[in-house]
Order: sequence, then C-alpha cells, then structure tokens
Amino acid sequence: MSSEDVAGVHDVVVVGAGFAGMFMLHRLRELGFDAVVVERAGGVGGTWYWNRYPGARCDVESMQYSYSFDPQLEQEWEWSERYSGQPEILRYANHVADRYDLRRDIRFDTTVEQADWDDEARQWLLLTDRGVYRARFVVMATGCLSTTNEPVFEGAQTFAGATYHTGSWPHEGVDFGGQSVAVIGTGSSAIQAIPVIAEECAALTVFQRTPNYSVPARNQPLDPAEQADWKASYRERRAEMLDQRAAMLQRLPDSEDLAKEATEDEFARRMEERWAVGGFTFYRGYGDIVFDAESNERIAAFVRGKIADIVDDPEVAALLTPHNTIACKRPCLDTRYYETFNQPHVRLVDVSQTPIERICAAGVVVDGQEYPADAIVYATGFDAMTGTLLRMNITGRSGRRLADHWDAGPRTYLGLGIAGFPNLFTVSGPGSPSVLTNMIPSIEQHVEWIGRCLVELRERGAATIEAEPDAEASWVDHVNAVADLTLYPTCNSWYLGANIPGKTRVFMPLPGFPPYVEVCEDVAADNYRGFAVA
Ligand code: NA7
Repeated sequence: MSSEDVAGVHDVVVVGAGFAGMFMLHRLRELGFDAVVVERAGGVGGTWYWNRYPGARCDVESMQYSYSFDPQLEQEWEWSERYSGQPEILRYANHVADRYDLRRDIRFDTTVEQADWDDEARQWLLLTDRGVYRARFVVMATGCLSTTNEPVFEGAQTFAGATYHTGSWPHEGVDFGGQSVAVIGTGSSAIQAIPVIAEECAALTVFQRTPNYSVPARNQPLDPAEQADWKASYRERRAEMLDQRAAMLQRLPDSEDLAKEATEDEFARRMEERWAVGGFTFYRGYGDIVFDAESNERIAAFVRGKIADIVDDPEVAALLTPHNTIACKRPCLDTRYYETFNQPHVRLVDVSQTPIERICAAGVVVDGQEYPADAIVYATGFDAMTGTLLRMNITGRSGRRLADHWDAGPRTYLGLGIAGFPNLFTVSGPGSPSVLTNMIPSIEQHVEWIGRCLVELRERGAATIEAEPDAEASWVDHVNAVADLTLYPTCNSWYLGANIPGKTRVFMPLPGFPPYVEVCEDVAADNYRGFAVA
C-alpha cells in the first residue's frame, strides 16, 4: 500500500501502541467507538519495545508500574522483581495486547509522516507510510521519550565498529564479550547499562559530560508475601497512590520536614535509612528537596559523601561527583553504578571541558587522544516530550503548523489539547504531570478523561472540541508559575529541553499529580471550561 491509498476511516485514530495507546484502544472499544492504532514499531510496548539495552529496568516498583483498569488483570499477573526489567514489562504489554485482543486494531510498522486537520470535513487526515487514515479524532499516545537524541560527532560515519543507541537497541541483543566498548553519556540509561556492559566486555570507556547523582535501587526478587499483600488491598493502595504528588507510594512515608532544619544526627540517620531502603524513597525524606536550595545542597552533599566512600580512586570519585542541584535532572537509580568504576577494565573520561572532538575509525578522540573501541554505545537520551509530536508534521486549523505554534516552547491546555488543533488529544502531553509521575496512573487518568469527553461530545451531537487560546495561555502561565516555585528550572535537564541544541528552554511537565487531576475533573464538570465545543 502506498502512502496515497486510503487505509481507513474511523472515529478515532490513536498514534502509538505503548501503555497509553493500548489502554486508549481498549477503552474506546468499550465505549463503542470505532478506533485503530497506528504504531511505527513491529510490536506493542512503546518505550519498552525500543529500550532493550542491557540493564534496562523500570525505576517505579512493579506493583505500582502496572495497569489498574481491570482488577482481574491486576490479580492474575505475577511480577518477579521489586523493579521489573524490560523483558518482563514487554511480556506484560504483550499479555495485555493478547488478553484484550488489541492487535486486530493495531497497524504495526506504520509511521505517521503528516497529520492535517481538514476543516471542511471536520476530520483529521493522517498520512502514513502505509496509506492515509481519516478520523474525526486523533489521540497522540506517542510517549514522552520516543525520539532519540543522536548528537552529530565529526567522523561518526568512519567508525569501523558497531554503534548502538540505548533507545533503539537491537532485538537480538548484543554480545560485547571480549570487546572494547565506549559508552557516551551518563544519564539514567547509561547508569543502568554501564554495570551490565562492564560485566560482559573486556574494556569499557565511559565518556561523561555531566556527572549524575544516583541512589541504589536495591532491586531484588519480589517477596511473594509482599505481592499477595498488595493484591489483597490493591484498590486502597491504588487510591492512595493517586493522592501522591508523583502518583506512587514509597517504601517509607514521605516527609514534609525541612532538611535544613534537621540536626546532624537526625539528618544522617534518616538519609542512611533511606539509602539502605533504596529507590525514590530516598528523595522523599524531606519535603523541601526541590524547593529549597540549602536543603537540596545538604542532601546532595550526603550523596557526594557516598560516592567518595564507594569509589576507590579519589580522582575518579571527584570526576563522578556532581555539584549541581540534586533531583533537578531526572533522579537516577542504580545497581552498583559507582562501584563499577573500581574495576580495572573500566575507565572514565571527562568530556565536560574538552568535548568529544571526533570519532575516527578506531574509536573516540578527546583532546587529541584516541580511545580505541570495537563498539560505541550512544546513551545520549531523547528529544523529550515534544520531539515525536513535532516530527509528525502536524497542521491544524488554517494550515497552522504545530512547529510554529510551539516555536517558543510547547503550549497546551492541561497537556491534553492544543488551541488551533481541534479534536487532537495528547496523552501525557507537555503541561501535564507526565514524566514527573509514575507514568501508568498518569496515562490511565488521561485515557479515562479523553474517553469520557468523547462520550459527552457524542451525546451532545458535537463534532469538535478545541482548547481556547486564552485557556491555553493561562495554562502555560500556570505550568511556568508552578515550576518556578521549584528548583527544577535551574539545571540543564531534558525536562527543560536543555539537552537538545537549539531547543527552546521551557519547563515542560507540571509538578504535582493530585491538584492536576482535580483541575481536569473540574474542567470536565464545568462544561469543559476552556474548550470550545461545537
Ligand atoms: P539523558 O538522561 O538525557 O542522558 C543523556 C546523557 O548523554 C547525558 O549524560 C548527557 O550529558 C549525555 N550526552 C548527550 N549529548 C552528549 C554529547 N554531545 N556529548 C557527551 N555527552 C552527551 O537520557 P537517558 O536515556 O539516560 O534517560 C532518559 C530518560 O529515560 C530517563 O530520564 C528516564 O526517564 C528514562 P549532559 O547531562 O547533557 O551533559
């Protein structure tokens, strides 16, 4: 089928068959809509389909990183570890696809190349590499981290060995046995991958531009009694999760205490306890970590002390030690990350002052020195939150391009709708809590909201819904104002788009899940306030 052929006309086309797209399809079917999903991959799972790098694992605990929409699914599925690895999460995604017979309405290996609003027909026209789809509504379930960031290094094409990106890892896996491997980047993907690659390869060279704080995940097999305990009270625990600012429960209670006010003893005791428990609970020992620079620095200093304790060579420890705000970039969890640098075959190269100069046939060149490699792993992250949407060449009313509308950073109403782009919904879009939360509950909340909205439109006989420009402008102001209350905008994170050269710096997600949900509910109850319905 060519890109010109009409592939289908539907009520709704959902783009993406990750956790958002799969649940959206299931819900739309239940609500009586004719929907299809188009998906560029050959299978379901979204981020878990692509990110198959060694050590890939979810940082949210398994009992919470799972769907809640079907209590039977929740009860029947058995997780094996505290945090699930990528293969297990992908098995879960495939199980969901089979269980709800989703595949018959998913068009795999289909990439959206353009999406145009047809004002006359009041329909979207989606041009894919496998034909044209027409639909009254489009739901972009395209994920926040689905377009890889591939920095251009001079000479990269001349490299004689194999290259990989953590975000699009070969399905058959990679055998690094006996090889000399270069890893570029030290974000959360690299922090997970480095210890595992180091176990396999003969020599590992890590090129670090910015050191990162990381806390032990303390992954372990999931205790069957703990799993049974969760299952016995899943409803209550899910409700409790939704009351948390990141839509997840921690192993130790969140505290609202101020770190700067704690005594030395109390501070050390609490931090040690949380370091030992591991996971994001570490970041919740004090309520002001992302609000108060002095408190933040105290917690950062604790982690710096841990790095100094773990890493044998003081020079390497110093290089691995971050000095920026902790938890300002996406917090990392690890399994023996800092320890890996004590191994004799692992070398750390600082590229903060002298960037990677070029890549040559034999390896990576920094400051005139050549570091030989048989393989290069780019762990260089993603064009987060907006990259995938912008790549789809979306045009709205009067041919306005999304790229122009978002010229000064993403603009949305509630992270769900965009002014001038009728009948287009974004799941976990910029301006919603998305990446600052446990993604699955956030996805479920958006999917439920969109589903209810479509039913409402159908009942009213309305053909379009569109964010009003004023509502969108106030929402953008609101997101900025909330972000400005925190320390988040102070560092070069992908939350801000700072990792992509030339990308406008705007803090994209909205901190705080429960107040956000309240606003969404309120908007719906108030006749979809801020949306024009016609
Ligand atoms: P991240 O967190 O964006 O990390 C990318 C890393 O790559 C980071 O250390 C970057 O350094 C580094 N990088 C990027 N470009 C370059 C160049 N040109 N030279 C050297 N180093 C470079 O991506 P991840 O995949 O680790 O994690 C993304 C999210 O996926 C994660 O937060 C989870 O939510 C799941 P920098 O810090 O920019 O100096």
